[in-house]
Amino acid sequence: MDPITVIYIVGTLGMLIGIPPALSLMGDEVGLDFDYLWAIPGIAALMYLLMAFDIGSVQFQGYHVPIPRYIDWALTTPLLVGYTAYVAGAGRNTIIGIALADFLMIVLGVGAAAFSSPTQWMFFGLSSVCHVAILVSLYGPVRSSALEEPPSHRRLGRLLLNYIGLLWLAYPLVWLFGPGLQWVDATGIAVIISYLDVTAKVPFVYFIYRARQNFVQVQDKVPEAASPQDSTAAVPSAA
Ligand code: RET
Repeated sequence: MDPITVIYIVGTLGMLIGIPPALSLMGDEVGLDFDYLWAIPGIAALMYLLMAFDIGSVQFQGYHVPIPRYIDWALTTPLLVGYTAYVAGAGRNTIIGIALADFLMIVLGVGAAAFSSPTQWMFFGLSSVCHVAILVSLYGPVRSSALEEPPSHRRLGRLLLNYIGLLWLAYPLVWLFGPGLQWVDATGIAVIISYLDVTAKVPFVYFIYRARQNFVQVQDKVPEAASPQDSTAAVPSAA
């Protein structure tokens, strides 16, 4: 069997591990809304399966480029950053803005893979601008919104934020040594990206799953904490 096929089958199996914990977070009893979390490993598992069967691959500059990878990234990386901003307590506009910047980063990344030099470098630069914008937003407004959250949310929000902030730096580097400078061949790139993708998604879901009790507790505490205030507030008006 072709080594790339084996790598993508392993990738598919790796992604499948993330689906059950994500599915268990669906529904209202969790406290925060994680109804679409399953789509992160779910879409990736499907796309890895397509890649294992070499469906939807194209040849760009003698480089084997699987289109399902970009479909996966375009759909799931906005969910990863969006959920991170959401857990950190960011406002709706920040969440949508950061998810859109991410989507744009991936679309421009397709240009970086599709064209030859020098056009590919222009797309690489534009996509990197979006990446920098995401990092600035994560470590600026998103990080500060986490300060106002209850400690358990704050901790998880920061963990997800640093996880994304650090791990994602590897992707433009991989592009640089792979499709960019062509120092690493397509098989090497397939191994590295598959490893990074599973690492970016499955532990992400698990971190949220592991913290699920905290959300319920925080939500349960809200009416309790509010009731003494309400009763004192009601005293003067009753008098
Ligand atoms: C590209 C090339 C152009 C420059 C930049 C890139 C960044 C890609 C990133 C991808 C993250 C993917 C993840 C997948 C999870 O499964 C498109 C490689 C900046 C950051 C987290």
